Amino acid sequence: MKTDLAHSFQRLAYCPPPFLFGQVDLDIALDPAKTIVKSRIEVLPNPANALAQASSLILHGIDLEFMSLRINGTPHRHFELTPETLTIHSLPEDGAEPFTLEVISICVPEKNTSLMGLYVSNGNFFTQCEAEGFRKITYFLDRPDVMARYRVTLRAIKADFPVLLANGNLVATEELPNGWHSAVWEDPFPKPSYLFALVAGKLACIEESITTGSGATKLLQIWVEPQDLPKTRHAMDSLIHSIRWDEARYGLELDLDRFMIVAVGDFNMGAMENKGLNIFNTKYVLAQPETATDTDFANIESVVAHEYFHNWTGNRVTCRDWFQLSLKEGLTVFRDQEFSADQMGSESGRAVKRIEDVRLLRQLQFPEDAGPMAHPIRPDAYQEINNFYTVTVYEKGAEVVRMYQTLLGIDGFRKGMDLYFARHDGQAVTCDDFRMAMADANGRDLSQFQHWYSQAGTPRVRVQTHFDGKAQRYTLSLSQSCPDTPGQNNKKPFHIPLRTQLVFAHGESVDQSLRAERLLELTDTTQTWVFDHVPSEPVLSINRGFSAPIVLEFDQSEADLLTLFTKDDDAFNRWEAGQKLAMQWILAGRTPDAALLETYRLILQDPQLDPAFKELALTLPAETYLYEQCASVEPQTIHANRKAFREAMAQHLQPEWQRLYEAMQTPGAFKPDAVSAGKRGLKNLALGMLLIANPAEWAERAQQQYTLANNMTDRYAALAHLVQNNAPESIACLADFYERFADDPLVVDKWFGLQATCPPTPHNPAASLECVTTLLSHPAFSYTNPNRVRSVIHSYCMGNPAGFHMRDGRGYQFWAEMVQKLDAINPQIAARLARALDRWTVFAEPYQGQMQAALQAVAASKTLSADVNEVIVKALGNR
Ligand code: B3K
Ligand code: ZN
Repeated sequence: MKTDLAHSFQRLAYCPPPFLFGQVDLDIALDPAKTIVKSRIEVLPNPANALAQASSLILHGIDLEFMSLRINGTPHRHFELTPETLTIHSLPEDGAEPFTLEVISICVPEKNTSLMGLYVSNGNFFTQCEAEGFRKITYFLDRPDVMARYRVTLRAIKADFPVLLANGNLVATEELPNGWHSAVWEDPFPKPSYLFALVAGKLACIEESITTGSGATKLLQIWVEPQDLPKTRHAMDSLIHSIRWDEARYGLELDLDRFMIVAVGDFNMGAMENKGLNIFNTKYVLAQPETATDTDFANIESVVAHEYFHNWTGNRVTCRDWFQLSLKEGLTVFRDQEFSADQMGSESGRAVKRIEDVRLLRQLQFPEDAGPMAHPIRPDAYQEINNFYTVTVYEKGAEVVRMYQTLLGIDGFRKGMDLYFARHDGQAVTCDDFRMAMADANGRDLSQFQHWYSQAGTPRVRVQTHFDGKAQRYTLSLSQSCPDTPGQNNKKPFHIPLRTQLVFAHGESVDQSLRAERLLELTDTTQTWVFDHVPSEPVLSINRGFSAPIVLEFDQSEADLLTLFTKDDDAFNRWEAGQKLAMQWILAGRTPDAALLETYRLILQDPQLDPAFKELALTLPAETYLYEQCASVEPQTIHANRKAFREAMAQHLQPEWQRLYEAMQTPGAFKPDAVSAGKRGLKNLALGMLLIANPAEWAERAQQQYTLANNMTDRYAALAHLVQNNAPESIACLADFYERFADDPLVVDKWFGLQATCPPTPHNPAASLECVTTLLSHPAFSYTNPNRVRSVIHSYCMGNPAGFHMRDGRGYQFWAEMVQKLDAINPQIAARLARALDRWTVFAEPYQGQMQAALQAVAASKTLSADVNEVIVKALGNR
């Protein structure tokens, strides 16, 4: 077993590169078995690092066959090779003057299952270079602070690879001997190597021309395999909306003449913002009503936006080093969240989007912040940077950016953005540069705010209130603390913005100023606010809109929570009160009483409320979020309690569910807009409840919905409820579903995923694992396709808590076997799965011991990647 974090990179060890690159010319002869890459690089001494010992140039290079090296046109023999570097000695003028470097190397794309660098997917070539994939294509200074201008010549056999794409503008094409052809692409903007991309193969595109705010014409293209062309309209519309939004909200225009999106079926993540040539997982491009759900449509819109927004926040201004990743990711997630909220079309729609984002944060990021991989949004150390594309860097990072906007106002935030671009366009910078731009543009001191970048852990804010009726005085005391996290004890106080309002539940006549929302800035460990002329005790609505990513410790009475759940005019806090009530009741093993059921009923009946809000208000907190509330997690008890609570909601609100099932129908052609999607969401929640309450009647109705549906949302929801309720009808429907969609990989993923996440039956706790084992031997299963692997293995280990956490530990043994098997194929995908046992120490026995044994089994492997090793060693606490 490896017991330490062998090569740990440290944030504070940053050194500017000894050399910079000017012009980079690449000539790439594409062949799946042997791709020849010739690079010609203009190397310049870096004035910012005049002191560094620069008489040698160390280039990164992995899995490359070195062929030759020239300097200023002459073969050069003074170099050393290791499996990860090429070190060049005896530089002209000892490296003090510019020189030209020419290197020829070979890589083997068809053998590349890591999907980093250059690889083959379904016969076509694709690249993925972030974070450190470019070094698998050619020897290079593969770090984001080396920004160069690229000119790329692609060559390939025309019959096999008719389309040749790279970043920037197409400047020449040529027919070559022996059936080969070439294309030359030039990117006018200097960029770091992680934004390099090429694509080659049999692809087709839809295209559209648009005119930007300043009057320039731009060509937009979406490239897919030809049979997928009919599924590209929504992605194109999303791209156009994103371009318009960034112009209107931030005055940021598309800067290239051509912007391309290409879809690929084998991809490690969602999508990648390569300059002018975004590469996307097909999951986030392809959609039509028959094959994609409302969630898919919304995800495509937000991922297209996210990658497009990176063109400014990430590409024009990039990261100095990978520790600064949240500089571009937190900011860009914030921007895509705001974009999606604006697409919802109403204030209540915005709240729905906010609730969805916060749910995700709590389900995934809060556990990360409390576990062995906890790290600040700007980490201080890593072994493998791929492990730090986390919900902390992304989603908590976005919350931190949102807090600037809360503190400075929308206009103040815009001023900060303008200053950030004025100062740093074309540069590779740090999170401090962003914070300083926000501070300087607004004349604010944001020095304390930096703790959000340096301290891990979710802050706790303890709320104490006191009402003195005689003095008509209401006192609010807030104290903050933050739990210790690995390597970090005794945290300093954060700068916490809390949108707060006093709610007077009984229509008291109260001065408007007392009723108004105010922004409290908690900066000390403890602070007190005093409100005078308060006629009666108010109900406190605090952290409205989730203005800070914290845990509130507030023993609010059930009566007050019910008041907020029915009356709070902040939709987020209204939802929040309902969640808190449900959570407390589920954890106490209680089912809802008459008062709570009545509140649910009133919410379902309220004509003022959006269907999408009603759906969220009646959806219970996720099991993983409930785990975080327990000192010792008993997963089967939590599952059973949550299930019983849901059954009571299903039973007692039957007439409401029935009414909603009829009222929320969306007849006519499918439209993916937020209002229609909200109705379908609520209708399908109702269907699930009715199936629980009255399976005899509703299984048949569900089967009808399955058969007659004209869209995937309704068809899939009906199928899912049948499967999850073990209805006999599910067998025929599952078989039908596979047969209908066998040729559509993304729908087949849904079919696998649904079965892998189906909880076990009460009489067979191993039912889920047995099902997953069967799925693995299905002819359509593949260990090399990340989407398929995630739909079965990750879904089971991370999305089926009752099926995974088996008392005998068999779920964990399966996990250990899969982590090792996948690690040999694709370390990134394996490392993600490895995180499934992060929170093992909070589980009760026998789970905890079984998890530890499984972790130790993986740790004992002699061949772990750096990716998996880092996760496992940290989980075991360096023991
Ligand atoms: N920047 C990429 C993520 C790359 C992940 C590398 N392991 C996608 C995104 O955040 O937009
Ligand atoms: Zn991103």
